[in-house]
Amino acid sequence: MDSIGPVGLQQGEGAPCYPQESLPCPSDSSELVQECLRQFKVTGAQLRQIQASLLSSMEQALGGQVSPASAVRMLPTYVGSTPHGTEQGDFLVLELGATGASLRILWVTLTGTEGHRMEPRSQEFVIPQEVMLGPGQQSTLISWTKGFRCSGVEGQDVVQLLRDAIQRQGAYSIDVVAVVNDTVGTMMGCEPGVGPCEVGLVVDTGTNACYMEEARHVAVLDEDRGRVCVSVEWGSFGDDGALGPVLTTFDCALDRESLNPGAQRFEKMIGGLYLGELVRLVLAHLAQCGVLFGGCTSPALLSRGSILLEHVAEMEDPSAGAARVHTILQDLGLSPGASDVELVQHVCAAVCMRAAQLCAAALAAVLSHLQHSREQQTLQITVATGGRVFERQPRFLSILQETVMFLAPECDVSFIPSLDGGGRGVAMVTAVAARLAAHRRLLEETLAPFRLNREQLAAVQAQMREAMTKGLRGEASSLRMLPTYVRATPDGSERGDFLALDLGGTNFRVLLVRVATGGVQITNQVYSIPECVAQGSGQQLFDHIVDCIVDFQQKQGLSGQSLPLGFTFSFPCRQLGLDQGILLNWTKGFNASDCEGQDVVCLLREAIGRRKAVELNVVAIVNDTVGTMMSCGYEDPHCEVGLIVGTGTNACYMEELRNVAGVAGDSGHMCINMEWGAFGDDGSLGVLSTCFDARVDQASINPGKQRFEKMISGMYLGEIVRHILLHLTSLGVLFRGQQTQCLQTRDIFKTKFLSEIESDSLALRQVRAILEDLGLPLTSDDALMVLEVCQAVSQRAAQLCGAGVAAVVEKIRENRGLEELTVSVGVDGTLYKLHPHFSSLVAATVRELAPRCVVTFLQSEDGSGKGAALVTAVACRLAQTACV
Ligand code: 0WK
Ligand code: BGC
Repeated sequence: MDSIGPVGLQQGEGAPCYPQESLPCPSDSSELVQECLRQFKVTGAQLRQIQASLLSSMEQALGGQVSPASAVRMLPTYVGSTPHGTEQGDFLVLELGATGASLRILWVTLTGTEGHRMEPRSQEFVIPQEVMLGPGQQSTLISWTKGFRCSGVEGQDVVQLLRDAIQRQGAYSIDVVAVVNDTVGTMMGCEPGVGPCEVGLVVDTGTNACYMEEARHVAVLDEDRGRVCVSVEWGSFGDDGALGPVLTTFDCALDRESLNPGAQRFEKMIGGLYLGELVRLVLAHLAQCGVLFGGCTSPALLSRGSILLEHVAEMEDPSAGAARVHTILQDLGLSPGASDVELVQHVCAAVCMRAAQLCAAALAAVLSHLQHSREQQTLQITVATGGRVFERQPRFLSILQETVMFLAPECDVSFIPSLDGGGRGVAMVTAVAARLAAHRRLLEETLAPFRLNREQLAAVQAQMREAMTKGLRGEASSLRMLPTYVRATPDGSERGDFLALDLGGTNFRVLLVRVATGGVQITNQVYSIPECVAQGSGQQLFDHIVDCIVDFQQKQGLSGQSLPLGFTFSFPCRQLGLDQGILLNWTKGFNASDCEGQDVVCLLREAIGRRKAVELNVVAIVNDTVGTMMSCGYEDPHCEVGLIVGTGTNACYMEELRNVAGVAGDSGHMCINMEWGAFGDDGSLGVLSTCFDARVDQASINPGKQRFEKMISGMYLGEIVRHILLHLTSLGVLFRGQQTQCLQTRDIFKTKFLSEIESDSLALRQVRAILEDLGLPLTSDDALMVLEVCQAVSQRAAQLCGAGVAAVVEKIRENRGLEELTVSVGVDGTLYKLHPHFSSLVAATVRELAPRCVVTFLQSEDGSGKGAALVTAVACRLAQTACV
């Protein structure tokens, strides 16, 4: 690397720290000059070392490591979002400490219209020295820098001090909304639209940078999502000695004379308050060694602070010309010769070049950290710059850019000057804070109806319980409580080969189930049911089913065999027997004609009949809840409840036969298919139903039906979320209020997105990726809000499902007059199985609402097809014992 970079990066050792009065004057004058200038040369390797050392200090501080204390503080600023471009309003901004001993007050009007900006009105007030050094009087000031030394402020909440001062004045009511570091104001002052401006860099009196960090990386915040702006406070970098190798004797002299020796070492090599002083110390040294100004000095040259940044900027700027340099030196009481002027310009250039290179090394550390923490091959980012060093030293930025390109080649960085020193940026922080607060309020208002409390859930449980009792009695109820003629769960003695069909979920499956001593073996094949078939004629649908069976038999070498068949038919059927089921109504997007009111076993047999040379013995029709209960019951005899939370939702359980009206017998049990998807179709869920639920229901093919299902199951949750996102977009809360075609598209927001977006392992950027794939133009805030919407909708679904299960297990417990019931629930369904939190939320709700029931949820491995085969096997076993 040593050979590259027009910015003159050379290999070599940093100078030792000599006390002022003992700086040696070597005999060879040119060597002396070279020695002085060489001290300011920083090699590529040294810059990389500084970049690496700052990077590790940053990560130490972010991780909350306190000892050894990191040299940089990495202070979270609680700014969690960058401007939208929709921010508007009038804001008062106070700017203290950005440009030395002055206070600037600005009146900033944000129009909220991209590209339309109003010039802030501002006024600057000089702060008298006695005030800067006199008594001072949420954001706690850690330490003064840059010449300020007011007492009674460090360690105090400066916002409170300001509020107290406003109070003391008694004339104004000013609401202090935000205290902002100038780097944050600079970053936020970036015009929206120039690309993600997520770094603010200030080189003014002092120097510092801020950037948008992943909140989960900031230990003190204990946040796992979103971003937060972190003020690096890199001015104190090197206070632990890390800058030793590049410190010059002049840096040490400057530090020794400063108000805060040993502190802010990095700032003292870069900040505008110090560059002039560094130049003065070098010039004074060279003069005292007789190689400058003929060995003459002047009181001004020997006075601290006599050479200002502006002087250095002019003297360093080749376009300013020797005459201007001459004048400046004369104003300092010196009589420079032509060679002096040139040498002085070299000294200025060396001091400024080093400052720009060091600043670049620090910025490269921030950029590399961002690139790694966002796991991006190439980081594309905009850096907002602010401060007089940028304004006054045009070469500073170009040296900075070139050095950043050398140290962080994988970062594509564009630099944008902040238009008005952060004033507008500070107003923007306040406006963004106000926008976020307003959006948060609107989001909470929108999601509040989805946040169900214990009372509401207990009410659902009680209503469901009442509906169960009425349904069992055959009274009017939204719960049909359909007898299934399954009276027993498997006892393990079943044997044989069975065919099973599984229709009604995401996939249609044909299965061969071999029940043998060693257990159950399953071979299955998934077939699709095209929408045109699901919503075509009944004959077409059942012919399609038989086609699949024949295809399966051929593939499994079963052609011509008439195996007993169990049919999992996951729709509400009034069963008249194990092999008779009258379809009451379609659900879940099915709507084949000429089926409702028909015995679907007959429809299947007729289709078999239409297909020559196919013989099938349809023994049982079961609901998928029953199949799931039986399938899990084969492993766990406590399993007496079946639960499906997939495309649709439903539950069944073993009820006391004496409680089942319309079925003969008072002893023993019968499995009841509750068809709880229809719970609330009588309006009993009205209080919980939101306008978004109503929109989903109205747009469905069965409006007014399956209301409970439409608040819980996979076919509908994505749509509920989409309608909420549309609503929040119309309020301007999301996507900058831009309604996109894709969000208007029905079913474009799949329920599986909820499971993906809510998975803990997904960082926010992956959430963004899912949404960006949908064509949604979003920010991190948007992604966070979409996540909250998904969480609210899935949480309500899980809690309602839990309230339903609590009603069922409590019914069984009371049926049996038990103090405590131990029972297992067999569960299946994509939503329950794939959503990261659904199952635990259901279990938690059941524990809350049915504390006297010990409920184990068993996820069914083989689906309800196995269950259908087992029901068939039990039926065959019972039939055989009946014949004997
Ligand atoms: C798998 C079962 C099937 C049931 C389905 C429900 O084998 O009977 O209908 O789960 O889940 P979904 O596929 O609708 O997510
Ligand atoms: C049907 C039920 C089925 C459930 C789960 C509902 O739409 O009505 O019969 O059990 O979906 O698949």
